[in-house]
Amino acid sequence: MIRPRTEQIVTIERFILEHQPQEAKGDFTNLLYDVALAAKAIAHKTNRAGLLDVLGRAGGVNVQGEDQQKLDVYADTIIYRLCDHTGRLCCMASEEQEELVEIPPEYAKGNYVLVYDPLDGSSNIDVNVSIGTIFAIFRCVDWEKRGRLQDVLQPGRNMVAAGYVLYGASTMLVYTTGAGVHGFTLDPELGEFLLTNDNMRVPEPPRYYSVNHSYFGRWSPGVQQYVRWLGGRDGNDAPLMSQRYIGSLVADFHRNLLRGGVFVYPAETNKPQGKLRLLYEAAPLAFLIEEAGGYASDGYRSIRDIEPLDLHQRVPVFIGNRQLVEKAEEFLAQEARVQAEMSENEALTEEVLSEEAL
Ligand code: P6P
Repeated sequence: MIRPRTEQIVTIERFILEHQPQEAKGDFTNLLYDVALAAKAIAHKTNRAGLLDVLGRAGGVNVQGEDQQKLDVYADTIIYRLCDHTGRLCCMASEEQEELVEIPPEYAKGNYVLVYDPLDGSSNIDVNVSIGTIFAIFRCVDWEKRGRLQDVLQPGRNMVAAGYVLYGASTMLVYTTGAGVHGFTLDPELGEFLLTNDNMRVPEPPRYYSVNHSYFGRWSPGVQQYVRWLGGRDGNDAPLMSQRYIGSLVADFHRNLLRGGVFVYPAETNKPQGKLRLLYEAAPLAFLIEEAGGYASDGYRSIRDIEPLDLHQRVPVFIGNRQLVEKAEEFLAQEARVQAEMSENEALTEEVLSEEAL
């Protein structure tokens, strides 16, 4: 009897090699290896954070205006130093770098683009909550002119790979190349990522909804009604779910991928585009969730269809089981209709008043 793949011992290297597209010339495969190696290096530091005095502030402030934690700096540096000279990339983009990350002129430029958030949720480092790396890979837009901002500002639909690393009770690397979602767990003794979750699918019925309820007063009426619906208020038709939110995107996303659920970080009055980044946070996770049978929206359209205009562009995020995300779109469409009717009525009222004044 052939054993299930997860009962065989399959390293990520072998899995990548077995699943590489026929036309792959090795660069793409080796680039995935590079990301797996960076994950091992970051895991090594992260898992010992409390012992290596890497906690606390690095003193710097990143482009987001957030205090840079030492592990942030380490993770960003590791990925750059692992990838800048391989000849596989034409450029990179990092949450920690304000501008496009160019390949040094002394090195060859390759066909691929790597975008990444080296350590998301880093504010959780000091309280030992799981944190993560998020990444995605594009092909360059124009080989002759490769290495430009245009190569990075591509919609998620163009991604050839996306994934995340979760540094938690164990270290997991979960990725897709458009042929399903596959999860690998790091065996620290072997130093290998071993296949543990083959062809992950977001399960039904969903069990969790994840949102920071303390911002309720900042949301539009449509979002407030949606979140009330998620909570099963007024005996509605929402699935029976628990509210679970730990403030670390990769950890919340991973739990919902395994158990079913929706993660919501909507627009707010003081954050009209929400908080999360399109290019290297929302779009890679949108690729993954779609490959796992789910959906990701900004409330009106697929996050994968949004053309980035800026490296660090933010986007409202509703991501998880398809019917839960589409329900958010229903509430926001209804809100738009009501707002349009109100504007129309106000315009009519002003017209009548101005005529009466004549
Ligand atoms: P809030 C962490 O800072 C992060 O970028 C994500 O990992 C997380 O989902 C979100 O912010 C939490 O934000 O405003 O709820 O603390």
